[in-house]
Amino acid sequence: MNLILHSAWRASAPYRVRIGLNLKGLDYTIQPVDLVSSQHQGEAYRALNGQALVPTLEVDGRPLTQSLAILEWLDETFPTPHLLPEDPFQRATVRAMAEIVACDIHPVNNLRILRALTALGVDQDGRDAWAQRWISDGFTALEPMVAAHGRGFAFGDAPGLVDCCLVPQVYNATRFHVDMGPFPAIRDAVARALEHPAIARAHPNLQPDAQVA
Ligand SMILES: N[C@@H](CCC(=O)N[C@@H](CS)C(=O)NCC(=O)O)C(=O)O
Repeated sequence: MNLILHSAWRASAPYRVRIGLNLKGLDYTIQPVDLVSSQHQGEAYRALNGQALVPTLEVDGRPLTQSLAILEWLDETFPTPHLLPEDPFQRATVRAMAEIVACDIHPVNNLRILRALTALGVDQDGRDAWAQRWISDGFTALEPMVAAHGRGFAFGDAPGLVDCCLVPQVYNATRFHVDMGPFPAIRDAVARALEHPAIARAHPNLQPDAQVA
C-alpha cells in the first residue's frame, strides 16, 4: 500500500497522524505543505483536501482527510497494535478524551483563527492569551481523565489514540507558553510518550520541512 502524508512540520493535526502511522510501523512518504506561505490554500492542495487543511493521507492515490478519521481508518486496517481498546465503553472514553483535544481545544487555536484574530487587530500577546485560555480550559477537563485512566500512557499502559492527540497538543501548549503546572498527569503521560521511539520519530523537529535554528 502506498501512503503519502501531506503534512506540515509544526502543525498538530498531521503530527497526530505521524504518531499513528509510526505506532503501526508503516512506511509512508511525507509530502510537506507550507502553511506559512498558504500553500494549503492553493488549487493543487485543495484538489486533495477541499477544506484546505492538513493532514491529507493519500492511500494508493485516494485522499483521506480529518486526522481522527484517518487514525480510525488506520486502526481498522492495521489492527495491531491497537490505537483504541476493544471494549465499547472504553472506546467511547478514549474518543471523548481525544475529542477534547481535536474538537474543543484545537479548532479555536488553529492558524486560520489566529490569522482572523490578527486581522481584527489582536496582537501577539493577545493571541497568546487566547490560546492559553482555551488550551488550559481543555486540559482542566482532560487532567482528571488522564489521572483516572492513564497507567503510564494517557489511557492505559500502551500508547493509543489519546496520546496521538495529546502529545501534539502539549507541543502546541509549549509554543503558547501555557503553564503546565496544574496538569501533572498530562505532563507525565506526555513525557513518557515522548520516550517511545515511534512517538519520538514523529516530532516536528525531525520532519523534512523542519525549520529549526
Ligand atoms: N479537524 C481537522 C483539523 C485540521 C487542521 O485544522 N489542520 C491545521 C494544521 S494543525 C491547518 O491545516 N491549518 C491551516 C489553517 O488554519 O489555515 C483534522 O483533525 O484533520
